[in-house]
Amino acid sequence: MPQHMATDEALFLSRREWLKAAGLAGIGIAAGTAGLSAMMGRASAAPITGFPATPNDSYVLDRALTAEQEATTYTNFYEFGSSKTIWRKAQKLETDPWMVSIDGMVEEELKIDAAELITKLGSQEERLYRHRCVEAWAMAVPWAGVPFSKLVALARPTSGAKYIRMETFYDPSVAPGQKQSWYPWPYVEGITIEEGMNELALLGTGMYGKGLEKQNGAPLRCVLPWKYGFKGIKSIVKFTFTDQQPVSFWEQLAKNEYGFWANVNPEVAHPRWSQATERMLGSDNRVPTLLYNGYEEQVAGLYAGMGGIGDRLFR
Ligand SMILES: Nc1nc2c(c(=O)[nH]1)N[C@H]1C(S)=C(S)[C@@H](COP(=O)(O)O)O[C@H]1N2
Ligand SMILES: [Mo]
Repeated sequence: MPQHMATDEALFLSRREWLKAAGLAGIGIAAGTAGLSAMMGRASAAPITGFPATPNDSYVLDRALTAEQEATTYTNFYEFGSSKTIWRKAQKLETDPWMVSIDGMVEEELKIDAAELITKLGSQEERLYRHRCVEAWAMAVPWAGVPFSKLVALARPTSGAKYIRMETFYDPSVAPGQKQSWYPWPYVEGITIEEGMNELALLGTGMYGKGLEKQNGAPLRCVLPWKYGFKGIKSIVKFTFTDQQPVSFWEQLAKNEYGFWANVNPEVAHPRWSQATERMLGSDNRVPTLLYNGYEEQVAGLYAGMGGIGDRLFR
């Protein structure tokens, strides 16, 4: 390539234009962008790709999929406000590049761009899952992601580690909700390592055949279909392996309402909402809620030693 192209022009031409100008457009994207990033002296910035992901047919639904329009415009993301209609405000979130840390009790501490992390974790798949918010609305969604167990395998937790604490970004200049100082920002959630290794646990990267919308937690979120929705932390920046049970955002606000386990259980009412039935987004009818949100077969074994069904599943 001409000598001058490797210097100044690279700073103001877009990546694609630059690759074209430098005659690199045809060669492997990964090699091309990595080389360019190195020359430009900044973190590699390429969004997570690979959508639509390959369907994994093991996960079938007992109900119709929720319309994409419903699932992407009725969302809970308190960083952008406490109403369900914050999707426009969330567009301010810059999700590429997106640095993620893996730290704590692990053999392999890592600070890595989200797209590179997903590349390392292997191929993404699509799974149809139910989602149940503790407020009693529900949806059925085609998620994309990688099994969460792959992240555990990459991190290689040390023998004393029991839990994974996850944290959302903190930037009040982008997320107006984070200016509300009575909330314990940043949003935190946690699971046991055993839960993270369960086949159902998914590190979500997409929905409806595309990358995640910002309001749904781009670029990376947790998807735990047997637990109440608040466990499904969005826009994750940090995974910390620890021997201490993490205290979540909601648990810190109201311990009696939002427990650590938070497994879906129609028998145990939340102090403010019965959990017996749910409303699918886009419908006015209520349908029965199922134990573990219908995933008893896959996850009941995780809790067999905890005294079975009952209060502890919720708290
Ligand atoms: N960072 C963050 N993650 C979050 C929340 C939030 O407010 N902030 N809300 C939770 C709740 S209560 C639910 S029900 C789900 C909603 O996911 P959805 O908006 O994509 O349907 O996200 C969860 N993850
Ligand atoms: Mo929720």
